[in-house]
Amino acid sequence: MQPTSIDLPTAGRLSLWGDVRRPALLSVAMLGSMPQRETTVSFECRTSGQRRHYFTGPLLLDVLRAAEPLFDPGERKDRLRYLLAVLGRDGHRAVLSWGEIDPEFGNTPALLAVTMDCQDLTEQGPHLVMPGDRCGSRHISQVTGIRVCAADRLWG
Ligand SMILES: Nc1nc2c(c(=O)[nH]1)N[C@H]1C(S)=C(S)[C@@H](COP(=O)(O)O)O[C@H]1N2
Ligand SMILES: [Mo]
Repeated sequence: MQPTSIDLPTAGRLSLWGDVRRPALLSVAMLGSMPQRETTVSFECRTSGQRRHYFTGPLLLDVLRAAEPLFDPGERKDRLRYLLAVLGRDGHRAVLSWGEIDPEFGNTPALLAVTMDCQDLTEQGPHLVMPGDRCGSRHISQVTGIRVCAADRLWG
């Protein structure tokens, strides 16, 4: 069953699971020990207007690769079958595709940020950052889960 924001007893941790060889329960400290990137994003929220934030953290791609998705990493078409369902603690969620963040396709340098505007996110949990998004909805705060999912089952 998919973890919900309610039944995860692990404050600040992110459960990375699904069609991967190495599922993991990741703390902000573990994400902070990986190679770090930084980015500033500006976006327009329909309710709160223009926003701008500075984030640091590992590339989502590096975090996911460490979990070893069950595709053949050298086969581009094989990678394109994969979906990434991202869940925030409050139940806010969004689905990405592997192709969006794959360097050979969309190449979006998405982060799992461990700091926001120079504030440590250890207590809150990591923050998904989608550079280039015009709306803020996919900059998901307090990420508690990412499910990696081969889309094959959508076709039965
Ligand atoms: N977990 C979670 N993250 C979320 C949301 C949410 O409802 N839940 N709203 C999104 C939306 S719509 C926007 S515009 C931005 C706003 O972020 P800010 O208020 O920190 O600038 O957060 C995004 N991240
Ligand atoms: Mo928003």
